[in-house]
Amino acid sequence: MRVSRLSELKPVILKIGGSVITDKNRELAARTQEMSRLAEEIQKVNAKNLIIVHGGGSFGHPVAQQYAIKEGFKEETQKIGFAETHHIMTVLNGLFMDALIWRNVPAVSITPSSCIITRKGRIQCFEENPLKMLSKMGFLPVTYGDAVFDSDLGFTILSGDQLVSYIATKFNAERIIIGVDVDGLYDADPKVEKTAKMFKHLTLAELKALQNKLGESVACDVTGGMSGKIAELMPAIERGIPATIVNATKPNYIYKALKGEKVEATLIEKE
Ligand code: IP8
Repeated sequence: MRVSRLSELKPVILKIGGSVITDKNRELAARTQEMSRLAEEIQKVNAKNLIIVHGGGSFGHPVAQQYAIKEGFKEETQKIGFAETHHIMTVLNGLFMDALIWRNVPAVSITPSSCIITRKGRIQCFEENPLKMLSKMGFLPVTYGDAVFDSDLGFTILSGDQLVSYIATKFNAERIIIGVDVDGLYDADPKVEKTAKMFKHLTLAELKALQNKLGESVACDVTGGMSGKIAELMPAIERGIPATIVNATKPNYIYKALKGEKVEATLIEKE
């Protein structure tokens, strides 16, 4: 293959939160209309350097919690829970892939449980060549939080947020966009506290000072809600990769964020 046909652009990493593509208050409740709208926005942007990661929402989290998959392999009865968690994530991923491919987006799914091993919950090895090839050839790689094998724990849960930060750092991303179901990052949970104040801009130092104030998710979330998200993002921001937290449930917000247009959001930068 001629090298000139391969993209060398720095990637943009887009996370679509599980709270956007599923209803986290009802088990196995996919929001297929949201997936279609997002697929349309992504198709309209036509970015050649995009990598998508999505979360588990009410597909991955309840079953992972029921079988304590994140805590590792302790008893035989968890095996069916691991299989179920992984399977249900492939189902959610399939719905999103359907939405993208139906709009002629050449999206290809990368299954974490088949190419990643963690150690004590952190990514230890990642067979990254398929992702590299997909990106270089102009496909849209799509990956997701998953149940994965762990060299210490036997198995665990790998969050989409850890994947975002890892991929962004490894592939020297241009920027990260985190699509959630609120308008940005607040000083308290805006779903609980009506007076919560949203930040438009934060430096890494400001984010660190804020971190322990950020709450856990109110809905079922085995990977730590907003505070888990922020903790995972920090190493990428430390490397100088800016992150935008934006409401992906509002029409055209993801489109505008991907285009680099002005949109209500929280921008986090190193300085
Ligand atoms: O929703 C976790 O990914 P996240 C996925 O990005 C599972 O934290 C399987 C619970």
